[in-house]
Amino acid sequence: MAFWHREAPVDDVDEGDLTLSDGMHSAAGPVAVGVAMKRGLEQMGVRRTAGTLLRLNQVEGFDCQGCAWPDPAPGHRHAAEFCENGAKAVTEEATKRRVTPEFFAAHPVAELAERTDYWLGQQGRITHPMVLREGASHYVPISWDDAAAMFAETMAGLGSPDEAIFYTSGRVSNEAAFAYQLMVRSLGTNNLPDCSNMCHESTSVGLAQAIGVGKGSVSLEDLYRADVIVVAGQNPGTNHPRMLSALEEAKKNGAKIIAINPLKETGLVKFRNPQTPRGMVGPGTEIADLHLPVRVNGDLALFQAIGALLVEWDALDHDFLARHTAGYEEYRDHLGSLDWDAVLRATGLSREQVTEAARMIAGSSATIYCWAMGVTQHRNAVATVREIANVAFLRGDIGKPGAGLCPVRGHSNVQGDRTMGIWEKMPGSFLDALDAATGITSPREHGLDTVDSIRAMAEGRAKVFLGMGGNFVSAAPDTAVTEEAFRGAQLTVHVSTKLNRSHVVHARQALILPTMGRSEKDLTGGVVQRVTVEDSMSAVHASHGPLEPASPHLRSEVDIVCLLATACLGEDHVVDWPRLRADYTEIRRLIAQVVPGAAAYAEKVDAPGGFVLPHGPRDTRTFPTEAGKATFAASPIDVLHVPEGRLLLQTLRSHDQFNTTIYGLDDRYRGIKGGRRVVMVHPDDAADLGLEVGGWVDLVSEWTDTETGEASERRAPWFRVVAYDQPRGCAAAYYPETNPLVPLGSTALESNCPTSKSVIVRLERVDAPTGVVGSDAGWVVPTA
Ligand SMILES: Nc1nc2c(c(=O)[nH]1)N[C@H]1C(S)=C(S)[C@@H](COP(=O)(O)OP(=O)(O)OC[C@H]3O[C@@H](n4cnc5c(=O)[nH]c(N)nc54)[C@H](O)[C@@H]3O)O[C@H]1N2
Ligand SMILES: Nc1nc2c(c(=O)[nH]1)N[C@H]1C(S)=C(S)[C@@H](COP(=O)(O)OP(=O)(O)OC[C@H]3O[C@@H](n4cnc5c(=O)[nH]c(N)nc54)[C@H](O)[C@@H]3O)O[C@H]1N2
Ligand code: SF4
Ligand SMILES: [Mo]
Repeated sequence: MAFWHREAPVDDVDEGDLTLSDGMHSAAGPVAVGVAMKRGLEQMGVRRTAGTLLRLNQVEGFDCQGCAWPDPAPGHRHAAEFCENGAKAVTEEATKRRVTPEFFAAHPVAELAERTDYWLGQQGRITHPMVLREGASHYVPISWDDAAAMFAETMAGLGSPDEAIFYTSGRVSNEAAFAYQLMVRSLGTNNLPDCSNMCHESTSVGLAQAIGVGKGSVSLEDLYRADVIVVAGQNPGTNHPRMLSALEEAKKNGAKIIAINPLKETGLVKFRNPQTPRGMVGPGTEIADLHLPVRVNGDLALFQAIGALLVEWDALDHDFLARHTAGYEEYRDHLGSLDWDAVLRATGLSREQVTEAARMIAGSSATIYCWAMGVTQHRNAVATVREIANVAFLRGDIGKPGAGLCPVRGHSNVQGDRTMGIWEKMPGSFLDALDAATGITSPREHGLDTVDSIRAMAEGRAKVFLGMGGNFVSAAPDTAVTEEAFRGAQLTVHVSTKLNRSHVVHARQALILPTMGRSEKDLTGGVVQRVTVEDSMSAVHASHGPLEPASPHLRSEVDIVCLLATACLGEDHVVDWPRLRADYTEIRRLIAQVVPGAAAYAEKVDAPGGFVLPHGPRDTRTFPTEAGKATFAASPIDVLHVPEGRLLLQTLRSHDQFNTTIYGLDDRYRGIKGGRRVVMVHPDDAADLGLEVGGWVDLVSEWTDTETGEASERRAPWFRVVAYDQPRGCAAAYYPETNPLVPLGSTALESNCPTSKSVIVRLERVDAPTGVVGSDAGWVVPTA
């Protein structure tokens, strides 16, 4: 079986203007400030740029739409408390460009489907609710009431509410998320997949098993006080840039940093803090004290080997082990049979490198373990998260100052959305509280996650898809399968700020419901509303947008949920939707009654800097696991077998995108500019495979379904080979261009997270696409 289309979207094949340079030797600094200002001025103008950026991440301002990195305590914030990529996220939303009904009249949807997400996103903010009726060639305007009625009618025609899918992307505010899950459960389904299913799901599952809470256990203060900080499978210079300021501060206080990453990411090497004079003019700070260029998917073996060395050296916190842990003996016995050959094969590291990392951890009084997608998007990701927790337990590195587990979340409110009940498997205790507070009867059967939702749509078991934000078609794995699933559905509805591929790859009928962004003033119900968000360190605070909405026709996410809920559930539904809409404080009162640890929520969120949700392991070393203790896991080391002549491909982010939103074509720190269809390969692998650096290849993924034994291939055409230093046998290319290669059935055990960071591929040489000129001209190949 083979899935592939030969055609790439018309503007997706780079026209030969790709340029390569050596990359940057330090992250941030004056160039970053310049880039941020230039993009802002181009799209927002002078006044708007100044008026928005200076309110970003301030106590009385709004929360950055970028990543989930926390803000420093009030009083410790800079006047410019944002990074280059935060500024780009704001610009993308506050742009003056508009997608109007005239735009849709000028572009048939079939033409828009030929465009990339980059082009679609650059067209600007959507101004009106739009509908694509069955058989129509163009989206046309529709009133809000008619759109809601159309949705309600379609829902009423379903055989069961479980035939509808309600997706959420992690930018949605707590108030909107709470109201949304309340509507979905009132309708009678738990089909609440979210972007987290493709992101930190392995973290949530692994940490729930290990410590009883699926969230990280550290604060910014802890980072400043840590002795050693491990950063595994994460590229903070690009994806969490202000984390570098925290790492710099930690280093000033004496911390040592271990970076575990197949790539030598610039932000992990050197950082120039634009908020300090030294960063603007000086040499910057060296960040990583030790860089372990681990092979892709080698982390489980690495952390297990580190654990074995700590046990061998008796570098253990015996008191913590005795009082607070379960399963230590079994784990220790399992380590007794550790196969070092397997470790070295899996990690691609030397025994000395592993030992040096273990020595640094053994000598540290408090260690923090940070990780992100390089850990979570593999088949063995849950086991890897547990292996990281094992090492932390050996040293008692949880629930003490300067130590802990620190999964670094992606979307700015992805953690908050989960706290609010956006999860297909919300525990019975939450649903009981929800029912008691609101009078609804929540369904108890678990719903579908992202991957299973695609299956359900593909098989006709689900017919309606509602996306509360996000860009499902581009973000999900196995693009051809996902697009087919969308096209077979009855209705796709998107609550969105900007145009994206999920609007133009559509069901028989489609709706676009345009919403305000976080930078905009929300006057729903005639009062100034605010919303709340939770960051990666469980801090919850309010956010107030300063700008006029992009169009007078926009509605807030809460408003849209209440409109749809009323249309579907009727005026006399047990939940007073108009009241929730009129003042979001009413939603916060419900949150206080339903969400654990959120008592007096409505009052506490307004304290400067907000408040921090409770976390047993962090606060009191209480571990609400089955055993009531921090629980070790003994996992086999599974080395992913890559056949001869194949490479292990990871799909990652460039410096100039936010997930499927492409800001530009400049992956500055990696020195790749002007194109995204590139595959980074070790120069010796390129030579061994007979590939020319700069030459064109198709990426072909090879996968055998472990359940059915069926082998299949997927193809992403026309990538150019770029020489890039990394462990032999590994490769890297950008997401979402590579999503067609990730098989739907290839997911992490237990968490069902797509294995976007371990795709076995072969590279097939192909001719340059026609129309491309001088593809080799002016190439500077970086020295590896
Ligand atoms: N500017 C910007 N900010 C973002 C985003 C964005 O797209 N743009 N996205 C947001 C979201 S939703 C998320 S989830 C986060 C993502 O943040 P990251 O997890 O930093 O994102 P990725 O680019 O996927 O990078 C993964 C890193 O893991 C490394 N890696 C890959 N495979 C392995 C492996 O097997 N082992 C190890 N140790 N490392 C590996 C890669 O080399 C890369 O440095 O960022 C958030 N912030
Ligand atoms: N191959 C591969 N696939 C991956 C990943 C990978 O590393 N590799 N990473 C995965 C990860 S970590 C994640 S989180 C997912 C991301 O998946 P998603 O969250 O679904 O994707 P985004 O690109 O973040 O969504 C962008 C869209 O959100 C809408 N939007 C922006 N702001 C707002 C707002 O304020 N409100 C509303 N309602 N809509 C808004 C805009 O229309 C925009 O086009 O992708 C996953 N897919
Ligand atoms: S680090 Fe993340 S939250 Fe902070 S300004 Fe940058 S993108 Fe925004
Ligand atoms: Mo994410």
